[in-house]
Amino acid sequence: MKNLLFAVVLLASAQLAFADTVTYGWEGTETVLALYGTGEPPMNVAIATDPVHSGSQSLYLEDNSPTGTPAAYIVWVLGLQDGDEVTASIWRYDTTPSASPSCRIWGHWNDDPGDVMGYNGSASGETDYGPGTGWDETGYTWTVADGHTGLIIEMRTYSSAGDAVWVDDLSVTAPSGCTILTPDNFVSLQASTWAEIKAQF
Ligand SMILES: [Ca+2]
Repeated sequence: MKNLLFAVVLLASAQLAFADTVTYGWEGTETVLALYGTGEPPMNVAIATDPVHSGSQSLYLEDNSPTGTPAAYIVWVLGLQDGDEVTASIWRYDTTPSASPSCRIWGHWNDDPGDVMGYNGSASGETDYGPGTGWDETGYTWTVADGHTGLIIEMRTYSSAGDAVWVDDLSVTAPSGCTILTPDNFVSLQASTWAEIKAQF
């Protein structure tokens, strides 16, 4: 019994040792890493004060693309290797059940640490649009394969131009040693030179 308990404690500490969790609640001034879509800009994004899930601010995402599905890049995980798992959860807000606007958490591979718009293929994501009855928590776990080293996690909006949704309280867990770039530390990194960025990965 004592050995079993020891094994359980060891297992729990091993899991803690090999994964890091970063949270982001849009309580500062930074919104997203980048935007993708057909509009100019693809989305209108802003720090919002109503509604919020926790704290005093959230992220406002307004579709501004005439066609297609625009995406707001909200986190970039770098330093991944095959078999690694990345889990993200986020709270989203819309009040239109079974109708647009809606949003989903999605991912794509970007293995080039020098270019936030780099694209190495879809990584898929959550297919559920949510109940549309206010705040609900959504999430997804990606398993790294095919030699990818970078994963960008995005919020996609499904709506007409002018429709808006809100998100808050992002949580990302990745293996220790990976770099998890949220909007605030991504902006800090952008001030670095290409050589300095390359040196980090
Ligand atoms: Ca918040």
